[in-house]
Amino acid sequence: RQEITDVLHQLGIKEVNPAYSTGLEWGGTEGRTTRDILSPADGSLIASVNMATAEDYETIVSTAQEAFKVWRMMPSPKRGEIVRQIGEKLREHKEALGKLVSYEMGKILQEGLGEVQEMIDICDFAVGLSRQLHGYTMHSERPQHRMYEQYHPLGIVGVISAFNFPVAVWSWNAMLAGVCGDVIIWKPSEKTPLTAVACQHIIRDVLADNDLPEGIFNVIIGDAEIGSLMANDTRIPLISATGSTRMGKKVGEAVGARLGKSLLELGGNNAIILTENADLEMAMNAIVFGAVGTCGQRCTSTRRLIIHENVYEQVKERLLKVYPKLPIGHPLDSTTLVGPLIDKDAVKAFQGALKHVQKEGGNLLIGGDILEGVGYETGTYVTPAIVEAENHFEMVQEETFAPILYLIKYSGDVENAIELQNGVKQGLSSSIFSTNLLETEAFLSHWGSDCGIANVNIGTSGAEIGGAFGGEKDTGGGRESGSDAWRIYMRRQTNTINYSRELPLAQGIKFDI
Ligand code: UN1
Repeated sequence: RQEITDVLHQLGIKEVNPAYSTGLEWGGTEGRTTRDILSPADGSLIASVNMATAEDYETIVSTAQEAFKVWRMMPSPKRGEIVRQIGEKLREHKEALGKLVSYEMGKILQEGLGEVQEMIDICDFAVGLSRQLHGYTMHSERPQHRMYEQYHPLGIVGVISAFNFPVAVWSWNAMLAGVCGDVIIWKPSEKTPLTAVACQHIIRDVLADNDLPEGIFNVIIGDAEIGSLMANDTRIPLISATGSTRMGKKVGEAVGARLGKSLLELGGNNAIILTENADLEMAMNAIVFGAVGTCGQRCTSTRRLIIHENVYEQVKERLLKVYPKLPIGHPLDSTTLVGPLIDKDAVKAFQGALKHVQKEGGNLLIGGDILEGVGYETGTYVTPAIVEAENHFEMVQEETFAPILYLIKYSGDVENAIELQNGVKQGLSSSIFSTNLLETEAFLSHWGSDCGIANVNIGTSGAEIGGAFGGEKDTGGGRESGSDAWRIYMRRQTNTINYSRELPLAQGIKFDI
């Protein structure tokens, strides 16, 4: 507990935390409803937060609008310099922030630190990007004309993030949008607001040291109502939302109705295909981490294992040897691999899904229990489950945000496995283990995996920040983080310049006046 108290102190977390910040100033310190944040690890009250009101929201939006006028005038590499300094601060606070992520969310410390590392990496990426926000030039059909395109900042970008990556997803959006010249309003998950408050404390000095105005990086602690205000607000040209497909559809509809832009990062139902040519030794690590890491609460978690019948029994046996030995416990204990689920509702959903799938004919091989006794008093620690199932089962078609791995048998060619892999509504991450080139290339081809992420001989989770991250179908189609994902944070403009003394019209049109 002393360790946690030190971390909270270092990160500026108070007993009751303000409802919002516009960068330097904090607001909403009293008279609001409060929310207690309990750690899923040991049930202790970490701290409380004030919940922002609609009035607070208005304050933030108008401050952000003013800030945009200043921020967009700063050359992009200068904005990159601010982001570079933010990256440095994150390096300084990596240990503390990683611990708080772990304690507030329940992921193990290594993953908490890994999440902060992703933030540092995206800062570095964004710094380089700040000199590379380029468009094409093209040849005009008219003489002495030049055509090119530019990317201009959009304005306010709204970021609605989820509890499972409470800080990294904000940074992917905010650091890129920031160098693009946008200002950001971040609404973190109401389950994990303290890490967001901590981030705001961490970046505050950078904003102050550089004499930046209020309103560039804003955070608002609120519930779905604040999210809905954001989605419906025409002053926010882009909403980036991470969470369930149900939430994403609501946000997407509201933003779409006003013809705004949305970047949606929603549910996954990720599969690993194991062909008979798989290196099973390698595959085992990927499967186990993919299925039980983060207690099955990554959008990239491995939920389905599609196994060739010739290796099915062997794989099942191996898994059944590993699962009873999984170290389940306090996420800050260095020997733990599996921490708790986020809360009791998640535990209910986990057990409900297992009950449902068994009714459909699924065969629960192991797991599904709530752990009790010393260290497990919260009722949020569960034993990861393995279920033999069929791909078309209702429960297999759903994303249950918990450690359930469905074993699905296939026979014949890899095409059959690909069909099963694609036979769900979601399309985020996918993977194949095979040392046969014909199989792996089929999986990567246009008739192969239909997901935004398709991996060979690595698992479904743990994507690097350098690639564009996101998926198709019910996953929402958004791409964030690396590659050219930055483009969505800018508006594109095509410019044609005439440097002749004639005015030829396009398409050969001629007229006299
Ligand atoms: C998420 O679960 O919302 O690929 C993001 C991964 C991480 C990001 C997951 N880099 O597992």
